[in-house]
Amino acid sequence: MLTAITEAVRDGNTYDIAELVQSGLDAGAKPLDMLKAMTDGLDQCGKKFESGEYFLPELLMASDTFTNGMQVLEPHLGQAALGQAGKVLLGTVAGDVHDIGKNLVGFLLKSAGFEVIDIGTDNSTERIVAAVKEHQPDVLGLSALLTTTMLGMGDVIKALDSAGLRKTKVIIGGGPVSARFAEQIKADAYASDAVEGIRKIRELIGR
Ligand code: B12
Repeated sequence: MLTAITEAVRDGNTYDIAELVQSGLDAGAKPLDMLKAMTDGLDQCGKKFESGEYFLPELLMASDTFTNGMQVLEPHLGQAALGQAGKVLLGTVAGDVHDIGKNLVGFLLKSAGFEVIDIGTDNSTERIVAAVKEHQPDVLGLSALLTTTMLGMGDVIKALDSAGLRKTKVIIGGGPVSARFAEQIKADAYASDAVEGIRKIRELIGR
């Protein structure tokens, strides 16, 4: 059944995914295992895209399928008391519309009791700084999936510095970024995946 879920996401089967996830839940499969199965599907789709077997429409279908599956799965990922763990603002940087990884981080943070403010994708530096000023989050989580857009993360950190807003800690994530890059742009932390992200965010907040 987990394999069927992985294949449905990989092949962009938007119609059957909700039913597959629901029957997995009914059969007693663990929600986190099903989340992993769906993420594996995206990974496999990405590999096929890289090797030239799949093209952009297949990527879009896979991402829609993931989102449809998440609608069924999310309520089952567990919910701790909202906001108790801290406040996190999430956003993808300018020029970048990838949001699946960021959304996954958001889902897990909410399940772990964080208040999450998600400002979506393709955010200009000015918009991110304004949101930090408005919401005063404990942590700002920035996402970028393109080697071109990741450079915008450094701009955001410089702008936060100039605006005196570095009480908010900054964590970065996304395919092309690394711990070394985080150090270069003076981010407070880097995480390679959502689970590590939650752990690092907890460390940053120190609760
Ligand atoms: C799905 C996808 C798309 C979808 C995005 C849909 C959506 N709503 O997100 C669509 C079709 C729109 C798309 C478009 C493009 N894409 Co694309 N896409 C992908 C793909 C296949 C999967 C990305 C994904 O969702 N992965 C699954 C998630 C769960 O993983 P993740 O994002 O890495 O996130 C995890 C971690 O990185 C981390 N994380 C991520 N963000 C954050 C943030 C914080 C705070 C923390 C703590 C952690 C964290 O935690 C997450 C969960 O564990 C990747 C290939 C790949 N294997 O990554 C290419 C890929 C990213 N895309 C690529 C490209 C080139 C493009 C396009 C330029 C293609 C084109 N020619 O038009 C456009 C650009 C559009 C734009 N302006 O942004 C390249 C990037 C190359 C590069 N290094 O720059 C990749 C790597 C494919 C490839 N090998 O060529 N894409």
